[in-house]
Amino acid sequence: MRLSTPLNLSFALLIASTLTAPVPDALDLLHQLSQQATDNEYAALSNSTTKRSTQCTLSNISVRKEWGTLSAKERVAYTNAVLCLQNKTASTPTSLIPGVRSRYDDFVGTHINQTLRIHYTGTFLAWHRYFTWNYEQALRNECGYTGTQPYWNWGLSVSNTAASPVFDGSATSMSGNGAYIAGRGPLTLSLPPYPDIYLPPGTGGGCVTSGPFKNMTVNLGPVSLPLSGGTTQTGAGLDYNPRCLKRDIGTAVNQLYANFTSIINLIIQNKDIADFQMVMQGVPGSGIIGVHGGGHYTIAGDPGADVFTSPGDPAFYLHHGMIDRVWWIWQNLDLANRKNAISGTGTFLNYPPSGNTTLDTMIDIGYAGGTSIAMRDLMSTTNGPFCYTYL
Ligand SMILES: *[C@@H]1O[C@H](CO)[C@@H](O)[C@H](O)[C@H]1NC(C)=O
Ligand SMILES: *[C@@H]1O[C@H](CO)[C@@H](O)[C@H](O)[C@H]1NC(C)=O
Ligand SMILES: *[C@@H]1O[C@H](CO)[C@@H](O)[C@H](O)[C@H]1NC(C)=O
Ligand SMILES: *[C@@H]1O[C@H](CO)[C@@H](O)[C@H](O)[C@H]1NC(C)=O
Ligand SMILES: *[C@@H]1O[C@H](CO)[C@@H](O)[C@H](O)[C@H]1NC(C)=O
Ligand SMILES: *[C@@H]1O[C@H](CO)[C@@H](O)[C@H](O)[C@H]1NC(C)=O
Ligand SMILES: *[C@@H]1O[C@H](CO)[C@@H](O)[C@H](O)[C@H]1NC(C)=O
Ligand SMILES: [Cu+2]
Repeated sequence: MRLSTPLNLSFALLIASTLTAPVPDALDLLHQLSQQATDNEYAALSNSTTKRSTQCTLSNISVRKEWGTLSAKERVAYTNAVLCLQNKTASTPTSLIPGVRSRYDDFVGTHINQTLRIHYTGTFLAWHRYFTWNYEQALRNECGYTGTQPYWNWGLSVSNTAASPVFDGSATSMSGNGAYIAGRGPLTLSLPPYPDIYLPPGTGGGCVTSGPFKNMTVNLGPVSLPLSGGTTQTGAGLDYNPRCLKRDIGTAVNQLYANFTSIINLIIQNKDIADFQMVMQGVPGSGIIGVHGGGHYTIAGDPGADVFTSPGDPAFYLHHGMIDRVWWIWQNLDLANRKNAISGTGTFLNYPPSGNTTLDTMIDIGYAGGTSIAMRDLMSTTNGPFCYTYL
């Protein structure tokens, strides 16, 4: 696979500096961008004149890795920790969210509660960075996990998503596809007044039957679940609604929206944060759902296809690990201009209208953990509460 679009000059130079002829394929190109991001990040970390609010050093930075590069033991340690979180008592009072049954559900409930204030907003990337980091911390501090949050590099699974190490259904996967349900039509995404988007259905649709999460119970939601065939199920929301974990894993959606070319083009073609985060989430009206939508609707099912309840599928956190990594690459390719770049307001596509998000805007993740924190402390993975990088 080759890049189909011409590179702009500065990135052409950047890439040319590490290029060995012939032109690298897209996986290599993403590796090179990631390597450049790492080099820039390490240069900044080694610069003793940079003011830092925390001590994050090259000797103690933690490293997040792609699922497929983890050993079997590391993967099982991760899924065991997730199962542990699902078996711990919730922090959220049931008077506030009646459906919570576990510590894991604290995260799902918070995401449902804030959905319309954390997507297509100025806080989208930073909020999900903080959310995913707190989940990683909960696995470590409350469930004895000693590893880091893994990510799912979407481009690696485009040839057969359900056979990838993330979703192959083995004991070392994040569990497999849902049982196949025949005769389903496309998944219809509606965002009036824009035209509907039709996504090819996946190859599952029913309950997950294999791997670590085959017995998992989803307790919350759905809130707004698009169903194959064009209807939307508006469901229980914050009420207790126990059901099996369903998936409808789709290679077609993975290929269409979350391939290596879409990842690379997202990173190199969008110089300002407004464009970068909009293209990542899908420009409304363009018919394209971006790599963010691409990953979510590749998993699909219930709760995966429900924007509100999607963290109810444990694969959510591997997907958002990759979302965060793509932002991390983008930021570190031009730290001076991008580290503190923010655009957008506090409401979904600014509806209803709200104030601009700034470095002083406070966000919180409710009972999931952490404390209320300013956007400025979430802009770097090596500052504020964070000290991690991506391999
Ligand atoms: C180190 O940081 C200072 C202050 O931010 C900056 O002026 C300088 O260029 C940096 N040096 C390197 C080698 O990045
Ligand atoms: C890293 O090491 C520094 C200096 O030893 C220490 O102050 C800091 O707390 C450590 N950070 C992490 C995340 O371990
Ligand atoms: C769930 O937690 C209880 C104690 O809170 C423990 O007895 C039980 O073994 C745990 N189950 C699993 C599957 O970890
Ligand atoms: C699912 O639950 C059954 C019955 O409790 C148990 O025997 C089985 O080991 C569980 N499977 C997994 C993957 O946890
Ligand atoms: C890769 O993704 C882009 C953007 O989503 C899309 O235009 C292109 O057709 C995809 N490539 C393939 C081979 O499907
Ligand atoms: C909010 O941001 C927009 C776009 O950057 C800008 O045009 C507008 O002036 C800002 N509004 C305020 C009140 O700062
Ligand atoms: C839901 O969000 C509202 C508004 O931010 C907040 O006051 C409330 O505490 C949140 N509920 C939970 C359970 O986090
Ligand atoms: Cu989200």
